[in-house]
Amino acid sequence: MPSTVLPGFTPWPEAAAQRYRELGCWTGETFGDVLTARAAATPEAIAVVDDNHRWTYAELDRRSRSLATGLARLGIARRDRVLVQLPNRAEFVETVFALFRLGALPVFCLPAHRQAELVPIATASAATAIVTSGVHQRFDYAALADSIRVQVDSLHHILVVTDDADAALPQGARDIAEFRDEPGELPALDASDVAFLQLSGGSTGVPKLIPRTHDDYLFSVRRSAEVCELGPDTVYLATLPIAHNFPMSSPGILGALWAGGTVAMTPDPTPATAFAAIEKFGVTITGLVPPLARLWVERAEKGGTPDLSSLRVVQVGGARCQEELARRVGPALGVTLQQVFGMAEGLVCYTRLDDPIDVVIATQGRPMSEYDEVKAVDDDGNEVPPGTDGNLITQGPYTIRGYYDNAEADARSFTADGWYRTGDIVRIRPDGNLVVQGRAGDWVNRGGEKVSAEELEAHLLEHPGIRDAIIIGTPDPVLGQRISAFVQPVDPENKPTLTTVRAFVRGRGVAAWKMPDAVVVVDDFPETGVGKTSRKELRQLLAERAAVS
Ligand code: AMP
Ligand code: DBH
Repeated sequence: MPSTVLPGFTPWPEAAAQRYRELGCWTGETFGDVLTARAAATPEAIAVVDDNHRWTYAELDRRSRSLATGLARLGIARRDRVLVQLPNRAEFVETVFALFRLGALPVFCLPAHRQAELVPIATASAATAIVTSGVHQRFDYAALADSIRVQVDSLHHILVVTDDADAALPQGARDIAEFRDEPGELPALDASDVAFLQLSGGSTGVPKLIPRTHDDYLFSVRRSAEVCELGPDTVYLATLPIAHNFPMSSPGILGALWAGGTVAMTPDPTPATAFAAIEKFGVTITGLVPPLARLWVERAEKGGTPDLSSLRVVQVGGARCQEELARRVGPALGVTLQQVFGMAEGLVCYTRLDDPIDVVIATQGRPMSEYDEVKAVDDDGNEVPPGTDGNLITQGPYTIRGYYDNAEADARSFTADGWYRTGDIVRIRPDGNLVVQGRAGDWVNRGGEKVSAEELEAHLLEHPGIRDAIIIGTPDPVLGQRISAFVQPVDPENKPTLTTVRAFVRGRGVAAWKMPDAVVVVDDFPETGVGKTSRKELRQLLAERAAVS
């Protein structure tokens, strides 16, 4: 049994780890163990379905062992990091379980990521391989992977999941089907080891990679499945991109598998596609971000949809769900609404399925576990009186104690005694439910997609026509926040426009969801009245002005 700690990983202090084991939070089971147990218990139950696949637990188990054996032959070994950039399709599950079984660490990238995100992620994780798709939604992912490979020294292997065995692949890329070997011997693993790296919203410089262990993540998966009342008859529809922590584990695809239920996939979350999938697969639960929930509600209120009667629970999370929308979800879709407030770093809060309606409408729920500790504190770290706004800090059995190999981010994001500073402003109600009021940090939450102001400003500052730029989130009725860029032009006679700025940012290989929604050209930025103004203060001032105008 390996006992050394992965370099760059900050484990829980030994006393805390021992406590979480004694309390039964950490069980010593790995992801591979869970799948083995399910395949033994209900081999013929359907584990994963999409438009082209229908795999039983026995088949998923065999496939993941087979691919793990093939990847080992290719040279992928325990603790190697492997970028996974796949759309919602059955092979995502096969691939990540194969990597889990090898002890190799999937790094969960999003289909929307482009060079500007993938190069820093591959570099920071020193990834040796990438698993990607061929052409998907008219975009050539294998070509993107190849362009990353030439820029990142450690990256040797490109593996492509493709429906078209004859498709031309970049030189050096291989069809993953070549690695479905006869299942062989696999390594013994330790559940306290890091299982994968999840991503936190980007910022300039080194991306924040989130190390999650088998022990801690499986606790959150198990507890989520209990809170969301999953069982063998659950059919969870993966609507959001499954690399996100929410559809992955809250309770997500892993919760459904843990409960012996079925994971159904849709590559496209629009009502037209997703409603058909709900009818076809008999979906019982899914998770949405607020703008998507609004689209679904509006479509359902018009009537004449496919049969949605199998659907029992719709979760909304990732960004604040307005009360007006929250009220409409249940009646429109014929479901129980569940609000979810979570983060890839750990803590996840849920409203419970039997909560009174006012709790479900007006709060983002309470921590899933009695062992989660949450505090709202002022800027000096002192706890604020109950019911008043404060900065949310947390620790617990599935909240990380540090990012992967990033001491600088750790110094900012963790207190000396190991609490994670979430960056969220919350009110903790006397009944324990949290109301998320906003973010303290310099982030725009655009309908659940988080955009770092600093990261986007750095791109804009490269624009030859822009002297300085400040990014803030401004209120938007659908997205919650939209991305507004305040820019000072180099030449007042030749001002940048929304179209030219977007084209420029896109040309730098930045994911589409980070494109500014508005460009406001200004001569100067306002004074904040304290002499030299920090960019942080400036963002705050502009945001306050935007909120009242
Ligand atoms: P990430 O860093 O991408 O894992 O995003 C986590 C952040 O998303 C949280 O810290 C919150 O700022 C935000 N978030 C997630 N769920 C909610 C929610 N239900 N309401 C408001 N904000 C949310
Ligand atoms: O936004 C998130 O990151 C999020 C939302 C809901 C999350 O990580 C989660 C649930 O687990």
